[in-house]
Amino acid sequence: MKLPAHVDEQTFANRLERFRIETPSWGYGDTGTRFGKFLQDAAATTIEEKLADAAEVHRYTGCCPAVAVHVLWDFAPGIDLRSVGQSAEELGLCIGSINPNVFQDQCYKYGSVANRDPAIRRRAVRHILDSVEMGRQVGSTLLSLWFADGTNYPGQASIRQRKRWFQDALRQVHDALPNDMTMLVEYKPFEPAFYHTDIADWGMAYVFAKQAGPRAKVLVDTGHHLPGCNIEHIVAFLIDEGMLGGFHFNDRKYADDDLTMGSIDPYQLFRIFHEIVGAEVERGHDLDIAYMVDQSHNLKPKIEAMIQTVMSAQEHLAKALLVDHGALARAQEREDLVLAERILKDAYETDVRLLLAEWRQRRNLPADPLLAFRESGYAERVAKNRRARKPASTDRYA
Ligand code: AFD
Ligand code: MN
Ligand code: MN
Repeated sequence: MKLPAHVDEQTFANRLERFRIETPSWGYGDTGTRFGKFLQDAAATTIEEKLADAAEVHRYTGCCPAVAVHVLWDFAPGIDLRSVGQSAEELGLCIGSINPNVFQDQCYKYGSVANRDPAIRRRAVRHILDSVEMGRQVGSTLLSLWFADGTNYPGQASIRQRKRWFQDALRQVHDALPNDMTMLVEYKPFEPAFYHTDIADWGMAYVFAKQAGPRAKVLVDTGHHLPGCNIEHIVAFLIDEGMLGGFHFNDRKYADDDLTMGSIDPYQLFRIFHEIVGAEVERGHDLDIAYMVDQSHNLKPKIEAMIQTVMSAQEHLAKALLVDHGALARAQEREDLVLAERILKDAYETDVRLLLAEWRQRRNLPADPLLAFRESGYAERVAKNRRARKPASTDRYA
């Protein structure tokens, strides 16, 4: 398939080649909503199984060598962390971001680093520092911090005091980071707190990251915005400030639905990639951003949904690479907003699937990773082995 005249074929192929996106260990295990879990026979249970499944996604897509780990969900007490790093390496993978967990233990009922009890604040910071050490042991250079901290009712706590406790904790964590580690501060407007969340939006995450230190950046989870929010505006602003650390990609119709990337609003996903590519064209080099998936496939088969997401990421990056930036700048100069919008839409409405299929085949990858995986029978094989090990169904109607 021919590229548009304004796109250099090698530049296009090389940028796709350099694109890497991290998949999350928790995307391969049984997850659910607060109303319960629907178990899948093929779902992974152990970190070894999650790595094996992540290796399948990487095998068919060729762009997902890193796997995010969730400290409490993946590292059982006493686990030999070096063996986890070795298992990943043997599978052609590496451990990506380290995700501490300061939101599940009973002691965090009224908060973690913003808990009124200094002993619980210290415990939360301790767990995060332990996670930094675990990350160092498995070769991770990324600490991804999400806090559920917040309150459910007006008057429940001092928002200003909690802010100050957060500043102290994040500065402590930053000061303990190994030189090669970056910490990402993630924001989310609500859930599980329903009156105020201590890091509720990009601005709060920005301030906390700035105050923590130079290796703290903002993590944009695309599902963590109130309806109508212009996410690409936030992305453009953070890029220009040098404060965009990375993404947790997913899609949502209403809130933090963790639906597969691009499944609800693909045009918004394109506009996000357009801001990234636009900045890279302007600067002449790739942005140093952590592209990470954060979705839990409550109904879709886990590995297929992850491959779908990765293909969607490649497709929307490819579309953004088709924008004619010269023509766009000229149209903008003339305030020709009809033509300017059309230049974006021309790129977005280009069907890049054949382009990507040809690009994959030139890299000895399957033209259609999803169909190739489906035909491999991997899911059926692991379902058979893993089903035998799962507890019998407790359904009354089973
Ligand atoms: C949940 C949170 C947040 C976090 C993720 C992994 O909303 O997105 O990054 O769990 O801990 O989705
Ligand atoms: Mn997230
Ligand atoms: Mn989330």
